[in-house]
Amino acid sequence: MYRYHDAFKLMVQRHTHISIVTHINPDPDTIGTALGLAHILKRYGKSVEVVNASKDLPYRVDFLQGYHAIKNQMHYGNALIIACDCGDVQQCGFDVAGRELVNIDHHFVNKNFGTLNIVNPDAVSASQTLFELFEGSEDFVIDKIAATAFYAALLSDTKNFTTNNVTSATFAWVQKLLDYGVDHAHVSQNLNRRNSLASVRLMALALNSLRLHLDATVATMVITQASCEAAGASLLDTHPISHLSDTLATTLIGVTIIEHNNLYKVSLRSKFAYHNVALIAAAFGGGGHKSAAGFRVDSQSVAVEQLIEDIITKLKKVLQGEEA
Ligand SMILES: [Mn+2]
Repeated sequence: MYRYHDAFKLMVQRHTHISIVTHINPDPDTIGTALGLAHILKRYGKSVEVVNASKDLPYRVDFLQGYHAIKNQMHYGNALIIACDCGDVQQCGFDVAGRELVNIDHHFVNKNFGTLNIVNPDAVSASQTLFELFEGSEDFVIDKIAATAFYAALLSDTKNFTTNNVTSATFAWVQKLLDYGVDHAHVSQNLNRRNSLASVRLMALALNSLRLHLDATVATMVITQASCEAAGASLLDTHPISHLSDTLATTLIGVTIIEHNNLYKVSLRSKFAYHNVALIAAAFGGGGHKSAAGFRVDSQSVAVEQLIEDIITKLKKVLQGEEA
């Protein structure tokens, strides 16, 4: 990735202002990568804004420097755009057509929509792609603040080092991050152990909806709008729940369906990445990674029972080793 350093530097030098774009339905990877990048570019002398199209940001990364300055509108006019962790241009959530854009990502289905595309599908997080771009740079200097943001991004995207794309190279990278002074326990506690009361109440309702399919290898849960209202939960409170879906001993794939604003937001989790749930998501017009992917459908267009049946039909093929 280091080979892109000079091209990146040239693009940055042509602009005084930079808008860093994080993806819709933001997760800690897009936010952590963007905040680390913003910090480094500010130290390089640039005016930087971090933007997200939604107002709902993952509060679990609110301890990262710059989090509270994230805007939901782009204020700079002709700035360089840097997209973090966006697999395609729609993920940006803003109209960036015709703009000079650097695309920093790690999705293996990345559409290379930037003027400059720095995409490493072997990176476990977008923050790893960025770290490798800057490592050893005299211009873009990584410090404890940036390394902490990159570490939070890494921890989240690897589900605390439990995804099977984690290798010895990942841990070698972690060692480098810790050498910058990252307090890993502080990051982990903030990311993993701060569920809201509403989300815990919602977990109980979600678990009540649990159903098992295909010899209990697939678990589905449905979170209705009514359950969210009963628990006092917002969409953000549903985030920890999708992680519950594949925790049963027999379950290989977990499916969580969340009803929200006339949409069914479906998240798919695979315990072992050789069951590639990104293929299932793609079959329904969505995307993601092998072990975590998702898609949305209009909740008026299909009954939830039918949706579950359609998903199970596709999952059956995946579990039998066929294409989705
Ligand atoms: Mn990511």
